[in-house]
Amino acid sequence: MVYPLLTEARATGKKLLAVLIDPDKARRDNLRQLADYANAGNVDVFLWGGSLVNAPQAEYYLKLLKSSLNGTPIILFPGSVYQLDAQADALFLLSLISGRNPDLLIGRHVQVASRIKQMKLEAIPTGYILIDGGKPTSVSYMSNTTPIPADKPPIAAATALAGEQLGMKVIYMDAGSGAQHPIAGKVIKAVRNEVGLPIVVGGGIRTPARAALALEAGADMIVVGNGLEKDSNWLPELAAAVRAASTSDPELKTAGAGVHDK
Ligand code: 1GP
Repeated sequence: MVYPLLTEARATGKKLLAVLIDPDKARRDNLRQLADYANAGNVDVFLWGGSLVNAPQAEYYLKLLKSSLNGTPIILFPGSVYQLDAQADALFLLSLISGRNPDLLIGRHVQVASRIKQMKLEAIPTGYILIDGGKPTSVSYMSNTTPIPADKPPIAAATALAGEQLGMKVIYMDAGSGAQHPIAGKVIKAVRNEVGLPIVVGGGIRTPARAALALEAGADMIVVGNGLEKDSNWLPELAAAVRAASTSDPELKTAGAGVHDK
């Protein structure tokens, strides 16, 4: 079971780092390097998915990653119904609750419900909320939905609360991959104060300082994708910032806040 990792984070203040891998952009050497970092304790969770996945070798890459890891869980983060894979440990079963596209609120879920059951995948009902990150992103275009304006924390908070009332188990706030601006601290804070669910934040986090800001505003887990695709050498520095945000030790916290913005 992967979900308890998230509830424990919310309950204890332990902060988590998730690395998102887009199977279309995966490379063998990069996967091995990321796995080595994870095995050294620098990654808590891998997310696996993308807006478009066409790579015929996606399944093979997932197998390669899984077999290189000493237990770091892999959660599917699917951009389409074609991205289910029983090799993963769990699935973020996304409902795009910031949008009004019925297909992404219930339609696609009906299409894959039986397959999820057959695969015995741990499905984690996830209220997926897009927040404007300063430019159109693949996810806003592909989902045909409008993100919540970045300067409207109350709308984000009410959306998250509705998601919690509907039975979602996680809130994932995303500015979209490669977002110009990551989600502002005040939006994260507003959502944090409104719901008791684990909060995942991603999109545009490309520096340890941005990671620290999101975590200090109330994210329990941050997701970094783009920023590690070409160069993952800064992952230990990122992981250190996440660990520093976890601790209640003020000295370590200061060390985390001092990390430079790349
Ligand atoms: C996108 O939250 C993820 O869905 C990660 O975004 O690729 O910008 O890190 P980045």
